[in-house]
Amino acid sequence: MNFHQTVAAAILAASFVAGPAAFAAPASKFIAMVDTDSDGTIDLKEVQAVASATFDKLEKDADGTLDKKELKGRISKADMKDADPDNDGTLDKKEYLGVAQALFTLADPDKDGTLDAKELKSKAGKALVNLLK
Ligand SMILES: [Ca+2]
Ligand SMILES: [Ca+2]
Ligand SMILES: [Ca+2]
Repeated sequence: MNFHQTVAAAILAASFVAGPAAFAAPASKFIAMVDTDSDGTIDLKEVQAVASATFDKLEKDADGTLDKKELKGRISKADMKDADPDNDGTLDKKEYLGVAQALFTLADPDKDGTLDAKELKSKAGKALVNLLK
């Protein structure tokens, strides 16, 4: 086996092993969905675009807010309390995007402005995935 064949075989083996496992992981699936510039990480702009689309998708009765029924458990009680100071149980688009931004910031402790798969597995990262799914 020459050098190129060895490299090709190694790449094939690696992709065979990493492929299905990576696809099954929610963080990787989330990155694939959100990462519109395909650089392997998600930045705040990408998160905001998805959050905006998700809000519109969930906002079925078109009253301008998401209520508990429309949110379907996408947000934790604690996060809802922070995002909904008047405690009426609804989030308008600005509040929903605000939650996404707050979770993004929490999930990015190295403050490089992007979330990688590891950061998405943190508590805030998981909450963000849950919010935008
Ligand atoms: Ca990206
Ligand atoms: Ca609504
Ligand atoms: Ca980061």
